[in-house]
Amino acid sequence: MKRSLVIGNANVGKTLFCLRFAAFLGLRQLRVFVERTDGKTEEKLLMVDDAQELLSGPDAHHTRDLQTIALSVPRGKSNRQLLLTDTTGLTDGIHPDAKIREAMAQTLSALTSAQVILHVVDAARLGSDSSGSGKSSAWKPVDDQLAEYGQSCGGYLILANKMDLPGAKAGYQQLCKRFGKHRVVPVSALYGGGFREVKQHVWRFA
Ligand SMILES: Nc1nc2c(ncn2[C@@H]2O[C@H](COP(=O)(O)OP(=O)(O)OP(=O)(O)O)[C@@H](O)[C@H]2O)c(=O)[nH]1
Ligand SMILES: [Mg+2]
Repeated sequence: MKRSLVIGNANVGKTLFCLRFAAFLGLRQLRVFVERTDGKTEEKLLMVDDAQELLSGPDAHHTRDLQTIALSVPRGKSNRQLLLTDTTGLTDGIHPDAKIREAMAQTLSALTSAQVILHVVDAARLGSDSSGSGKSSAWKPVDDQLAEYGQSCGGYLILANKMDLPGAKAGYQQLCKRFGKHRVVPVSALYGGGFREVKQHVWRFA
């Protein structure tokens, strides 16, 4: 099955996006396959709302494993299938916590096996921080590296998230200016805005 990797800085909304997107596709109960950095694996069966409470939160580096949801949606007489993998937030430099360093390394190694890369950016922070200067801690050197790598693969898309918050429009416009409108989709993981466009993109690779 093809893999769609959801990647980006910590706290940008990767986990919430995965869970709400699965719900948008009609899944109510999620089978979440967890791959730990120590090589152990675990499967959790969760309702979407419970998963949101458990797996997503305001603290940075809430996610420290690869968490995959198998998306399976009817298409005529068969099913479209795709793996949606949530990852550990990436940061620049060497993180002081060894466990987070390991988790980031696991995330980076998963990049090579992904057909679709969904690079999530906090557009609200990007637009609010930079106030037109073009510099923001919401777009880090690691984002430049991800964008460079991603653009060499067919399935790369930037998700300008948190579009429901103030400042996000300016952040989205900055991203479009830099990468072109076709590469950037404005979304709200919280409210489901933009999910139709993301669905069209990922199903092309399913
Ligand atoms: N308003 C708003 N809040 C959002 C949105 N997406 C995520 N959030 C909030 O942002 C915080 C971080 O969301 P997560 O989904 O846990 O972010 P993450 O990127 O998985 O974070 P880590 O696992 O820590 O790297 C949570 O408090 C979410 O409720 C959005 O579209 N709009
Ligand atoms: Mg997370």
